[in-house]
Amino acid sequence: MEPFTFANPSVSSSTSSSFCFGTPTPPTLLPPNQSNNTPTQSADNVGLLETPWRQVDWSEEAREALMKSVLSHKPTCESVSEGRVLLLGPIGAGKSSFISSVQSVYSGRVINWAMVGSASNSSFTKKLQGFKIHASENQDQKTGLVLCDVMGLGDEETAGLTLYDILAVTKGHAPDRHMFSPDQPVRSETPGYVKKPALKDRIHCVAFVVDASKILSYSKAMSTTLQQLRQHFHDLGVHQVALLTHVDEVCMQTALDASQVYHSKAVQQAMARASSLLGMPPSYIMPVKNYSKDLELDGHTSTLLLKAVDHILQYVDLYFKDNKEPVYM
Ligand SMILES: Nc1nc2c(ncn2[C@@H]2O[C@H](COP(=O)(O)OP(=O)(O)O)[C@@H](O)[C@H]2O)c(=O)[nH]1
Ligand SMILES: [Mg+2]
Repeated sequence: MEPFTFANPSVSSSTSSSFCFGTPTPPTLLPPNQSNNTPTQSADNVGLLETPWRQVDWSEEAREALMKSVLSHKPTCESVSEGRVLLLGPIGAGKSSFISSVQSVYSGRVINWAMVGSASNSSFTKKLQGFKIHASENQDQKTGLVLCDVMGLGDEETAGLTLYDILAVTKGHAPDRHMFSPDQPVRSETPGYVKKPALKDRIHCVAFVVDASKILSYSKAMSTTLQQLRQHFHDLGVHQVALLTHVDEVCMQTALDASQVYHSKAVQQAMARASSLLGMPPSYIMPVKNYSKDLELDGHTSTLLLKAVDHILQYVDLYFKDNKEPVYM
């Protein structure tokens, strides 16, 4: 099969707007036009809604409980010890930063793993890397979660990951640390190719990552790419969620205090746009502020990151509920 770059607008495939992805409890979403949900008039709080559009417990106790529950979470399938989550999205959206940020929460300090690139248009991450989130630098306590980072999706034919490769990764055929190249798609001759992937080798959930500050500038081709990918994952029975990063760049109050995120009109609008870009209901999308320029951990930022991880884990669980036995080769 000829590989093709999925961002190529000339590629046509059926897209679907009627996805049904199971029934984990999505975050409480309050209607945006609720009567008391109007922006406050205070000069300090321009663009903030009095009533948050999702309810979150920002307390330290709730954060610690969330940290523990994520850490002790194990896949609901005996033969699998870790849920594998594939992060996918445009180059520079913050996929690698998300992995670094979640690990920072568990390391007790901000770490910036080398795979975090700059916001240039070339993807820094060109190999498939699975990162196990662990409780401390000694790696003595691991979560049941592996976040898989790959080259981002590009607008140029040579910049992005091919559909062929993405599907090979999702089905579990691609070896860990595989270096992707548009000229050399993953195939049975590829060294380390996994011929008969077990349930543990497959991707159990896909998390799309999009940048709130660029949400209006993503091309139509990118939207088509994302929605085509969604259709393919849907066909493979893989549940999908999304992370809306860079929320600090669309809302100054959120930049100053992450707990303002659900009061922010700008973030709410970016969320609606992400929903239409991906063809995904807003309740599947989690806003995230990655640790990018920060030197110190911040409780509210960590809560937001942990909420996103917890959200992902709900959909990993759904995959195991649906797929006790291998369903495709
Ligand atoms: N302000 C801000 N910058 C971010 C955020 N997430 C990522 N970045 C920055 O965006 C750039 C690209 O991030 P990276 O994780 O390499 O993107 P990737 O290509 O999707 O892996 C880096 O300079 C990050 O520091 C975020 O939530 N807020
Ligand atoms: Mg990256």
